[in-house]
Amino acid sequence: MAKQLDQNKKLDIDELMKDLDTYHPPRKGWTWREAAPGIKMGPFTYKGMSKPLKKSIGLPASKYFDNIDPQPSCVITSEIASGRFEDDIRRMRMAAWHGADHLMVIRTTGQSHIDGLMEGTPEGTGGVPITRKQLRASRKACDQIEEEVGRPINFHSYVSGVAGPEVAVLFAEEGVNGAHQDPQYNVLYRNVNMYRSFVDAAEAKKVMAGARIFQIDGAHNANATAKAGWLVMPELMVQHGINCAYSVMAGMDKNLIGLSTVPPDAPPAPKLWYDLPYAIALRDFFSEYKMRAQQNTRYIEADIEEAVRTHTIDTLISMLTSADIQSTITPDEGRNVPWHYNNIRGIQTVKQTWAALDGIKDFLTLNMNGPLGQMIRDLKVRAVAFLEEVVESGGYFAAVEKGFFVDSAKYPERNGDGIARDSKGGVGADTLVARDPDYFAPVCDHFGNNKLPAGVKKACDAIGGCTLCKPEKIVFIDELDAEDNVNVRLAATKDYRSGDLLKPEAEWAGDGTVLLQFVVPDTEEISREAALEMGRKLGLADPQIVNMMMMHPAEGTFVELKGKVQFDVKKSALKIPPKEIILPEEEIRDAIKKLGIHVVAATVGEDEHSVGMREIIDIKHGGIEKYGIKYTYLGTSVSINKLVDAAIETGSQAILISTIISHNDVHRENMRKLAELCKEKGIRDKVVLIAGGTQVNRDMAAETGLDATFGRGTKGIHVANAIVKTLKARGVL
Ligand code: Z98
Repeated sequence: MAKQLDQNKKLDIDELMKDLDTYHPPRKGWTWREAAPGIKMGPFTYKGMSKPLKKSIGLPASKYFDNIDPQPSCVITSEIASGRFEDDIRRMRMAAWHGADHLMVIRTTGQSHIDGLMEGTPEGTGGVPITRKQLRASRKACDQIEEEVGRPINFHSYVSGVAGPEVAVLFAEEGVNGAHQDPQYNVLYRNVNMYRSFVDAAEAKKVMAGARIFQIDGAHNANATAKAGWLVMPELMVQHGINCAYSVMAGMDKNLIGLSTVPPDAPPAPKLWYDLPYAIALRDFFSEYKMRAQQNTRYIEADIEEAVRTHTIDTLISMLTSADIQSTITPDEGRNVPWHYNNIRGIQTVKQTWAALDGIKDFLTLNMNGPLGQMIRDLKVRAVAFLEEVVESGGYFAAVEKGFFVDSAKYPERNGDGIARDSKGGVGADTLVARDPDYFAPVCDHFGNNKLPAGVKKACDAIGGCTLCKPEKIVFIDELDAEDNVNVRLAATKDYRSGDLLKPEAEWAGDGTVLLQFVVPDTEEISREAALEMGRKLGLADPQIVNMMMMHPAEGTFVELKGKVQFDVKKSALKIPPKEIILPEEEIRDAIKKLGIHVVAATVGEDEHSVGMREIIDIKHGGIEKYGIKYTYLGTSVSINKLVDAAIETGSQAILISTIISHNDVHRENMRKLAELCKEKGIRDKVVLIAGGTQVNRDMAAETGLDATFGRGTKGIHVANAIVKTLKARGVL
């Protein structure tokens, strides 16, 4: 069993790194969520949710709903990629707490550019090629995190390039649970020789099948690459078909084969008219396979709000068409800035949409008799015709040579701008060697002809077990670079990880990165330079613009600027106010009902401000009235005398004063006067005395003789809580 984590402590990276050379994952293979149809949570019954987590963080509004955190029935992906695994694993923990159970390591330097494994290098899993050490540490962290949240975590990376089969073996050994694998990806986007790519894919897929690694294909890359992503839909279906059929032939289970689908369009296009027929056509053709829905990335640049809006509509399409995995993406991909919090926001978008639209299919039926049915049929006909033409032209390899794929026109039209590859060229051309008839490799999950020697039942018995059967045989190579390695990085950031220093953080401990949002009231050209200069004047190192939006050609430009702060904050120098513990709402209501609490309230002295007090008392603003407290409001500029008399007349249990003006310390004076007058009139122990105002703080109660004092940001619940708590302390309740 994995080590138990303490939720109040950061992951201990040094501890995680101990005994890594002998660590092997306790669990392998992909896991789906446990469906929980009809589950009751708080006041609600849900249709499309799965078993809840042991520990999690709900949507921001969950505090109004008994802190429930319904978990969608689909798996949720979060892409993590800072380039430093010691920080990625902290980010994975955050994502898991918010509801992601598919943690995908996305890289900016493709593994497919590299022709071997990267053992012994300092490279991390995110942003750079994978290594055994990073995979092992990440999987070990996932093993602990999944215990903590109470749901298995699927850890995911890519099996691509000419080292694909070796990478697949590495993944099988290290307990990676999901991987992209599609030979067409290598051919089209990485110019790997087409024969080599397909031979490698058969081997890789067989190994993945043995380790029950879930596979995601690469068809979606066509709509991310094509000039008009929404026109390549017939081709996408053909690409999915080729990979599915090939994967089954290599020995994969259909329920571990996922189609990587992306709703291909984005507003201002009439998205639904393209994306919905496509999603349905795909599910009709590939009903035995799983659907992994990624959000559209083609048209997102850097605007988080735009990304979230498109993601919401994409999730609606997923719900109408039953996606098995909902992947989340943030503008990180566009900006290449992996902000921790955007991962969380992506997960929240899925959770929020899923909860809002739970059971939508019970309300709506898709009308197949209208244009939708026709469009679905049209797409299928075009896809079948495309495949027929591939076959007629001499098969897949011939079709790639002729540039059939990623052509920007809608088939059967062609623009002649497809990606054409030479079947004799590309990376790894002429590297295929036919196996001898007596070829024998003593390893499990090996594709194709493997002639076992007489008497050997299982191939690896010949060597007493291969690394997949006997993990202890795996040779662990630690990082070999003495200067650039995780231990050096950890030592350099120790003060920020476990010491006294704090800095803002976006991806790495102690990176100091902040994102500022503001409007510069000028043209885009001027605003760009002005914003950078403002960043420098604020003392930010390396200021960079990550997003700009014209508000009006002349009136102004919205700018998002990132940069690094140059200072540290010492934790030990901070004055942390004691945490105010608010009683549960029900307890407050019950107590108020029991005593029938009445209060008198007013703004005191020569003070005409009334908004703050009204917000504290009125039901409309969540004031004390909401919890059952009755009040008499005496207005503004009321004398303390009048208030105290009113409290006596009405038999009130509390007096609330608002005092905004603070010159000559008049606010303190009013507070003291209130306490003294109540004493004089002999009612001090019968009334709870509370003051509030913009210049008031919690420490002033003791100093002025009141029971509670409140500053900015106070809500009715805080005041109701203070009244009930004081009465409890006096033994009245
Ligand atoms: C996603 N955000 O799909 P290299 N193989 C396939 C791929 O689609 C990809 C790779 C390999 C996207 C991520 N996909 C983009 C089929 C990439 C990547 O070796 O790093 O190029 O492999 O979630």
